[in-house]
Amino acid sequence: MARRAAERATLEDGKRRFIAGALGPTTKTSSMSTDVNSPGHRSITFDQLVEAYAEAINGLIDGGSDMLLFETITDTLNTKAGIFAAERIFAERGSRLPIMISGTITDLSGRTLSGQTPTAFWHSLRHANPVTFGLNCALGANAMRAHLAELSEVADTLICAYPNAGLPNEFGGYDESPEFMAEQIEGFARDGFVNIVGGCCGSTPDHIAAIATAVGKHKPREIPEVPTLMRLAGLEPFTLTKDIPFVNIGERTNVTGSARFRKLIKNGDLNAALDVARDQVANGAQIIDINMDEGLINSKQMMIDYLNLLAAEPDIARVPLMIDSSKWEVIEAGLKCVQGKALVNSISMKEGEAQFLEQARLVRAYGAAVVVMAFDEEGQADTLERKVRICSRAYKLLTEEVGLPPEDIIFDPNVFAIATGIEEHNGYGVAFIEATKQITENLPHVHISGGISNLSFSFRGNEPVREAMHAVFLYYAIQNGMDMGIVNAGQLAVYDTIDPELRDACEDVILNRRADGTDRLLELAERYRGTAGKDAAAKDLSWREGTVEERISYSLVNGITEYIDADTEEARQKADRPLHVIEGPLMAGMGVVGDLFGSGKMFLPQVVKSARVMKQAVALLLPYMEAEKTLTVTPPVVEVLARS
Ligand code: THG
Repeated sequence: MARRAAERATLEDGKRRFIAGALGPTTKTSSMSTDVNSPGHRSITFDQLVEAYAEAINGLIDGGSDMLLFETITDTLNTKAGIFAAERIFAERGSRLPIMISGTITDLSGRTLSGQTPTAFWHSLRHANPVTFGLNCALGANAMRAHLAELSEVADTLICAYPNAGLPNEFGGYDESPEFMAEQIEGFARDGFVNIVGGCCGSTPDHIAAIATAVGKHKPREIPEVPTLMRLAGLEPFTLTKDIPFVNIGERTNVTGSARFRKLIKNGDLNAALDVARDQVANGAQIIDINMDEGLINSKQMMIDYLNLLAAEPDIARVPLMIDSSKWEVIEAGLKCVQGKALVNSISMKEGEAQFLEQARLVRAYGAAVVVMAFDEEGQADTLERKVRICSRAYKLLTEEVGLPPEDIIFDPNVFAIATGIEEHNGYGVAFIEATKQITENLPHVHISGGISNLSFSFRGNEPVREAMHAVFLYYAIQNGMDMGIVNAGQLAVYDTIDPELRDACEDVILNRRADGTDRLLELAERYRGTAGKDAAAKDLSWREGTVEERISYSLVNGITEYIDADTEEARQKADRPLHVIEGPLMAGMGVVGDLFGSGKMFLPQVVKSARVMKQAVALLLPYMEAEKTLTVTPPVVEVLARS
């Protein structure tokens, strides 16, 4: 009908009309539960949505659409299914149509119904390469303004906006006049937020005419150039900028990597298993790796159940997810459950190029980033030369054959256990670090990741030594271009605070500096056996013999809360005023933390711990400062700290 109307109109005035075949949000939601008693419940699956959208898309194309418009989007996962269907149909029909994407933000939190911020929503659908991106429907033009401003900055495509004529009134009608609506939309055009505008519910031909006249005076928005960076999303966006030296990917939600998590999953205690994810995020993990590969678990179903439950936890679901499995069907099942832009862990050329390309194309169709293991038909790469050769070959295939954006590729050059007593293993650390350097220098925009805890498998049970090895390894790998890693975010040692003797011994094995390195580390390791990692640092109490300033600094750097109250109190008694404790030893300690962070010797999870210690110390001082307030004017710094 629209096609016929458009053609008739063209006959009359000679102007061409385009038909955007509209695809609504459907009446279902795939990323939220509709059953209050069961947060993991879903009333529709990704696959069902793909079929439903496919039928509608075929009809719209048969009817003569010039483009496809996914509109009034409330759930990004639904739309991901729609995009998946569209790509399949374009391939089947041998021709494509431009795609338009339009979301709806209906609540004052400024998020989609499924909880994403506008930028996270954009990151999650950018793989569709939409000719326009924007917003429609909702609460009227005014309420849309801030979100359009945000999208117009981040989205490097045309922006399209067509709001309702205000909020529906009690009779279900709309009250905003053509003049009023036109005035507001003119504001969008004047401020350079939009390229295409229109009206949704409640708008009439009079509204559209008024809007057209109003915006006609203004230039269309210019598409911004956005830098080539990896842009992921959970409910919130995550962009890997140069300001982030290293991305911590939480390793604990892995049934093979954590005995505790495995037990919780096996016993079906999924709530406690969610707490494992929550703790990782609270400890500074910016992404969490989820792995359900265990012979006695139905890995695919458990991946689905866990991800569906996790989606209902905003404090976890705010970060992007890394779906980790050696079975492709588990990864694919996981991708069908996440509305954000996730990471696939992993694909490789282990089974040859054909399967690699097929899986990579699916990664793209689901809109994910991907970890590529340095693994080919011959096996896992263990030498520098093989690591670099395999990654270069994969890069060429992914960028040239699949069209994967290079910034969405993460190479994993294989972190293997070192200091195992087997001589061939001695060069593994150096090979990884050197390969990291060459890969990042020669393959533009890619990232390097690895499973850090693999490195120290031969020291299982000896946490202080393992932590020291990880810290030393990261220190060198990051300098050489590693920018992501799967780590235990709650258990990272600070390079500079490792006992120098142990640190040297770790450097010997990691950098393969001497033939007897393993023997020497083994010998030294005996001294640390039985002490429990981070706690060991606290249990070696020699640092307690320092001055109060030194002790406060030590607690801040190492994230130890146990003694901070006593030390802060001691410093308070020594100081003229409680504020001087903040301005003196506490700020000095945080200065050390800042320097270590800046030089790559400390990571976000550790800084989070330092901040906790700082907060505890300030809390102890606050009542004294309050008491002082009655006597003197309190400087603003105290107010600021009090609020933090
Ligand atoms: N590359 C990629 N993905 C990976 C790995 C990799 N995923 C899995 C693994 N390797 C990274 N994750 C872990 C998680 C935990 C441990 C090691 C690697 C680990 N766990 C303790 C152990 O086994 O001693 C478990 C202790 C406990 O039970 O709590 O070391 O390399 N792409």
